[in-house]
This record gives sequence, structure tokens and C-alpha cells, in this order.
Amino acid sequence: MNLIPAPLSLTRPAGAGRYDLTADTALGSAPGAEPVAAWLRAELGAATGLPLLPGPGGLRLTLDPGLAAEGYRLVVDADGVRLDGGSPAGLFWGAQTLRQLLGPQAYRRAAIAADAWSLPHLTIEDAPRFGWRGLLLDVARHFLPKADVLRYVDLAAAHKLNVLHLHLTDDQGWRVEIKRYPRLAEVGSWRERSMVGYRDGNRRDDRPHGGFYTQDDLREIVAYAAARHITVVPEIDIPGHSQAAIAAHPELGNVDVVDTAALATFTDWGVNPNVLNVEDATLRFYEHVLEEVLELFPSTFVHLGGDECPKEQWRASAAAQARIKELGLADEDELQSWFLRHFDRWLAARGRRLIGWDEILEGGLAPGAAVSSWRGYEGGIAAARAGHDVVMCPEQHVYLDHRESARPDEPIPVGFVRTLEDVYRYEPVPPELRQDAAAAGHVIGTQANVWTEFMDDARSVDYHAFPRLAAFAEVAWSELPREPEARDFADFAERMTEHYARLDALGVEYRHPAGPRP
Ligand code: TNX
Repeated sequence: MNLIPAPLSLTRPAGAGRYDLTADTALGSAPGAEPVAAWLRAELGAATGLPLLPGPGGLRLTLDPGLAAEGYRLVVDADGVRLDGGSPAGLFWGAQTLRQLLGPQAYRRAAIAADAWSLPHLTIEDAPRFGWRGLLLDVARHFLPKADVLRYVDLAAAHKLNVLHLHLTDDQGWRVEIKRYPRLAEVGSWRERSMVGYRDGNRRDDRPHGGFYTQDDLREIVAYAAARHITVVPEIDIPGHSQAAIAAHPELGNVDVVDTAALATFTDWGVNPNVLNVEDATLRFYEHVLEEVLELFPSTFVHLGGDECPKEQWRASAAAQARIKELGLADEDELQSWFLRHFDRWLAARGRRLIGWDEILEGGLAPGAAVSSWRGYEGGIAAARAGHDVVMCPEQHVYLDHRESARPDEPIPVGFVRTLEDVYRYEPVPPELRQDAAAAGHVIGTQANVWTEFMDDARSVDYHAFPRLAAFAEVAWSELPREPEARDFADFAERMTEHYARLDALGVEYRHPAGPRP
């Protein structure tokens, strides 16, 4: 069956037969199940050429509130196909399973006339391990056009991932149109050149790079994702990683320390000293930005970054030091904490929740905040023990910009070597938390992060994200042994042979398992 991610249970009696789909097969849906039926009809219709018209018999989609919210039950026998979902989301994940069962060609955009379509008789009961199964796309370092983002929504959905974290702002680019401050996108979305060298020093491409999403684009992305049961979580990174915003609005920077009017959108990678100032006007400015962001993104969580904020400028700035004194704070870490707490309260007052990188623990975590634990597990462990929700995304395991082998011909050999097998053996809940059920319960999920410093188009994102995202998806969805060494990688690798054919049919330019140049 070669399902990825593996379902909770699958039973197929010995000698079980198959159910054929023909031009006469109907696809019916009970109330509440119509949108998933329509999605399935459209996707399978394109790939198979079968009309799968509404009607009784054949395939039947219904909701069964007795199932887990994102769970589903799929029964295929001589009478046809019954797919029940605990919710429309559960039904949708079940529909993704059904599609995998039809074979790799079910992912094509156009039918191959000669193919016959059938499903094996079986029963599958399934539900996800984690409620947050995320993929971060860094569209700030390199802009990804809307069509590529929509394609990634479909690829995430095919792997039963349900959160798309869009890293929309950084030193090197501001990618979201803000009507009140048009310069953010006009100025902040462009940079003069990019660093492209990794092996060969600081080589630059010497060509401008840019692009941003209009508010209509973002509404379209959010709606497209929602129809696929994926929540888009926006990230507006503050108070560090903000040079693009400062280039557009110099008054946001530490004007008593640097000539911010001379700053342009950053053209290097790495951590940048040009951070936001802590004036009231800057708080108001970002409230205005976030008002528009909340309009566009209905997600409960809003990511405000908080990572890698160097404190030199605050140490040197009389204005920042006056703020520290006025508030009775101990140091610059507490100043950053104060800054983020302001937005924690601001979001909470609007029914939203702040999530930030684990640096937001330094100087005290805002009461309702959740943490994306990226510098290993430690931040996530501390936050979970303190009762905060955590999304585990430790860089040594699930940073998909990092290289997949130590081979000298590996393109863009960033970071740690993380093979497909390493990702498969990644466990989001570390042993320290497993003994503490309450704390472990605060690990609401896990996320794979694709940082794009060295990926200037969707083809290179494909190369880095796949096939490792398939292993990650199984870690996030399936009930695997918690001990990394107890996981059956050979079985996963075996199932991957069919999955590569699915990715081929989807047009994904994954890294070939034999290496970059097989
Ligand atoms: C660290 S993860 C970063 C990113 C980089 C990434 C490169 C995080 C919060 N900060 O800004 O893109 O490493 O691997």
C-alpha cells in the first residue's frame, strides 16, 4: 500500500480483491462532506479522466462525529468505498489517503487513457499524532511567487501537514503589502543583490531581487490553504531581522546610534545589528501593521519572530537606555521581553495568540505566548514545563536548508548533515518531557523549516524539502516508536519507492536518493 504518512491501522485480509473505478462510478457526499467531495472529484477527475459524478453507490463521503476531529475511517470492499471523517479536515486527510491508494498516476494533471483505476479492499482507521504539523517557507530571503506558494500548499496537504508558517519579513525583504505603509513593500521588498557563494566566499549575484504579495494574493493563499485544511500562520519578525522595514522607514531604527536613513534592504545573510527602536511610535507602527495582518490571516497564532536580536544598538542608544530605566528593567533582554509582551497583550485582546522563536524566553516569556523551539529542544522543554505551548523544530533535526550529505558535490552545503534517515528518526518529544505528561501535552506539534538564503527558486526549494519532508510528515502524523533507533527506516525507505513515483507525477524535483548526481 506504501502509504506515507503511515496510518494508525490498516487491515487487508489475505486474498482480498479490488474495487474498480469506472466511468459509471458515482461519488456521493452527505451534508458537510460536499467540499471534500468536490475537491476529490476535481483532482481525481483531472488525473483519471473519470467524471465521478454525484450520486448513490460507488464512493461515499460522510462525517462521523464519533471519530477524532482530524481522524478518518476508510473502508473499501466489493460494494464500494466509504470514507468517514471526524470533521471535514479528517475527511480531507482520508481523501489524501484514497488518492495515494490509486497509485502514482493519480497525482498527474492529465489523464493517461490506458490506465485502469482501482482500490484494494481494506479498512484504514487513522488520526494524527500532533495537531500542528507545520512547514515553514522563508519567502523573505527569496521571494516565492504566489503560484509556487499555492503549489506548496498542495504538496503540504498531500503529506497531511496542516500549518504553513510564512516567514514574511526579514532583513533581506518585506513581502506583505501594508496599505497604511506602502513603502514597506515598495522599498523593503527589493534588494540590490544577493550573496550566492557558500563554498567560494562572499560571491554575489549582482542582480536586484524582490517581490511581495498584495493583500489580494495573501487572501487567495489563505483561502486556498483553508480549503485544504491548512492554516497559514504569518510571521512578522520583530524586533530583530528588521532591516528591510528600517530601510523603508528609517524612523523605526535606532536613529541616535546609526544613520538609518542610509540603510538599504540588507544584501548579506546572517544576523544583523540594525534592530527596531523601542519608542512608542514604533509600537504604534507595528500595531497598525498587525491590524492589517490580522485582517488577512484568521489564524489563532501570529508569529512575531523574536529571534537573533543583537542588543548592541540598544546598549549604545540613550533612548533605549532611558526606556530600560523608566520601566525599571534589568537589561536589554528584559527590554526585548517587554517589547514582545506588549504585542502578546495586544494580540490577546484581539483573540489571537503570540508565538515566537525560543529567544523570547530570555528576559521572561509573555504569559500567553507559545514557543517555536529551534535552537535544539532546550527552549521548548523549559517553555513546556512552564506551561507554554511549544512547536518543536530543532535545527539539528528539521532544518531542511541543511545539507543531506557530506558529498563534495552536494549543492549548497549549509549546516549539519541531515539525511532522510536522520529526519525519519527525529522525535519531537524528547525523553525529558516524556516522563512529565502535563509538560509533554504542551508540545502541540512540530515543524520543518525551509530557510531560503541559498534557494532562489521553487526548484531548489524542491531539492532541499524533498524527500525529507515526507519523512518529517510521517514523524508528525504517525504513531512511530518514540525511541529513534526503534524506528523501522527500512520499511519507510521501501514505501518511499512508490512515493518517489508520486513526487515524479507531481513534478517535484526532489533530491535523488542516490545523491545529487547519480
Ligand atoms: C537561523 S531559525 C535563523 C534563520 C536562518 C536559519 C538558517 C531562526 C529563528 N533564525 O534566520 O535562516 O538559521 O538555517
